[in-house]
Amino acid sequence: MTRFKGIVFDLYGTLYDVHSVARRCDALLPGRGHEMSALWRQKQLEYTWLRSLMGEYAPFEAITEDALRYTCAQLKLSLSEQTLTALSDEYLTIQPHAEVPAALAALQQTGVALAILSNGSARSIDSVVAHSGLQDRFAHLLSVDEVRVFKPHPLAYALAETKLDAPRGDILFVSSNPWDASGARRFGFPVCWVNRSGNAFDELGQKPTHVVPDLSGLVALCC
Ligand code: 2OP
Repeated sequence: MTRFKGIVFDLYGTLYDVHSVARRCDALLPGRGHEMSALWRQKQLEYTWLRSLMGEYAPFEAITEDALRYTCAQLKLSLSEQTLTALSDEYLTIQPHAEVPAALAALQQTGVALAILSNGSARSIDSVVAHSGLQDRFAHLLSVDEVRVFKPHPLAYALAETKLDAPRGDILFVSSNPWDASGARRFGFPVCWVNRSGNAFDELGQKPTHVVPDLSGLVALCC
């Protein structure tokens, strides 16, 4: 029995492994797939933040393609538009981290409402979750499409508070991304940082409420 009324998860990197696209990248750039997918992911994130700072919004799929275009230019790779789209579409079928399905089942058993709040578009979230067969685990799949500004803007986190209809102090926010965990903590959610790789936490004036190595650690915390 958990004290929380809801648990809200970040999607990319937290529940699903973004670097599973590295295998496809490796086919295009043998031996450098990880470098390519890491640069692609970094630019994808930067472009969401920069668009928000510029007072603009573009759907996550478009941002993912733009970030891939930059990555190819930077790595001097020439890709057809068709290959670019096919590679970007890999983000629609990324796989969950290994422990995630069992952890979500255990958390759901406690009766707590589970949700995803992602910078991904509604279409991307639906596709990724359906592809992994985990759609029945979630009471809400929330995209920042609804507020047209990306996390870590407070309006994005407010969407989860509104939809879960519970005070922010009763909603646990779970992310493996330190910038996201910081934004959620600043908003007022208790935050569990999933530190899968033993990384340092960002210096943004916030600290996570809990730290776990993966979602099994979250189950131990909540069940
Ligand atoms: C998210 O799912 C981009 O990981 C980030 O919102």
